Amino acid sequence: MDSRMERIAEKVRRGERVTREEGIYLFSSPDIHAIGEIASRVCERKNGDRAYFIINRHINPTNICVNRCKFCAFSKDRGDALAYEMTMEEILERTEEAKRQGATEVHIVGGLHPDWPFEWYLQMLKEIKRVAPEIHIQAFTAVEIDYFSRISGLSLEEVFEKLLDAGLGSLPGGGAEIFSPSVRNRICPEKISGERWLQVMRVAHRMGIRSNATMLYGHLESVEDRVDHLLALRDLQDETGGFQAFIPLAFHPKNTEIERGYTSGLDDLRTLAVSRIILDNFDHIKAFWIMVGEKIAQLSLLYGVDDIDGTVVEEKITHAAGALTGEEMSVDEIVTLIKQVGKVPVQRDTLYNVVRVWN
Ligand code: V47
Ligand code: SF4
Repeated sequence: MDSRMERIAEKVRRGERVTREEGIYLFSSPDIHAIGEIASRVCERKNGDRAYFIINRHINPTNICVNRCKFCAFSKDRGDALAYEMTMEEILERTEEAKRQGATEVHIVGGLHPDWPFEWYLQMLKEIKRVAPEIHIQAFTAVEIDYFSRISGLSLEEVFEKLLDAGLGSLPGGGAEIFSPSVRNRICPEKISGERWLQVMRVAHRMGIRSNATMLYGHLESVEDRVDHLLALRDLQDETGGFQAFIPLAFHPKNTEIERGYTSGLDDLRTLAVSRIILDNFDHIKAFWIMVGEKIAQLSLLYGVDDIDGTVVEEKITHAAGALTGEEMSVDEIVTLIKQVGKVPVQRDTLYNVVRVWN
């Protein structure tokens, strides 16, 4: 370790926070071993030798979206040959299949549909709860929540009250992208601002609704933009304590309007590890194996990560953009992958209650 890295390691050992400048230094350093050592110490302090996973199922009810973000290969215009809308029956079939496979969670996000009314989403939650009352519904990014408020004319609080009544359990972390207004304007000009994303989460947390947070990286953002994004999340977490996990999302370029290559393994590992170091008030850092691949996800467990998400089953967003992974991992595969790095596989539910320890 060079002397600057030593000083950061020492600070973190004492439980002190890293500054913006130190964050920028970490994101610029190729010394992945030093960064990993610091991050894994933070992770062990918080989670011991546990590595979490969940049996879940992703459902994306429609890809028709009025925003058409430039990094998104999943969304389509109405009338496009690849546009789709699931029927309620199709959504319930997927839910019932998830239930049969032992899933404790369905993870539901989709496009901002130009015609579906807010009541359609409420109906969907109620129907899911009818066929699978015990399943936790983690659904709707802050972007969708803001859209519901606009199409219904209701306040954020009223939207959340209705969603909770209908069966919503918690919010996923999508839609955060990168908060920097200039980059955001170039990659997703129609999307709500970073400030608004944070405000939706603030309101959710105040109402007792837990959520995750994400950051899309590897497109046009700078290292400074990444650090500022993480610091904004750290500030909101200080205020509300409502975030559970942070998930960095590796940009996939295929079929998008942003010309870039795939992120490197080094950048994926470093982004996960530096996030672990900067976000000292988040309990969990998650590597979404679909995006970084099974092998980087496995290695990341030695670089500050304590969660590799879940069985997933069907994944459309990253696969539309050229994901190199499969769409499903079995519990056996996940458990093996965790055991191979000497960690204890812990099956969790959405709120990180232990379902089963796989000794
Ligand atoms: O908001 C879209 C991202 C997100 C691309 O909360 C892309 O546990 C990479 O947020 N390349 C949706 N990423 C997925 C998401 C998520 C996934 C897994 C777990 C959780 C969680 C949340 O996917 C979008 C956007 O940021 N995305 N296009 C792309 N080309
Ligand atoms: Fe729509 Fe979300 Fe894709 Fe943006 S990222 S176009 S909001 S589905």
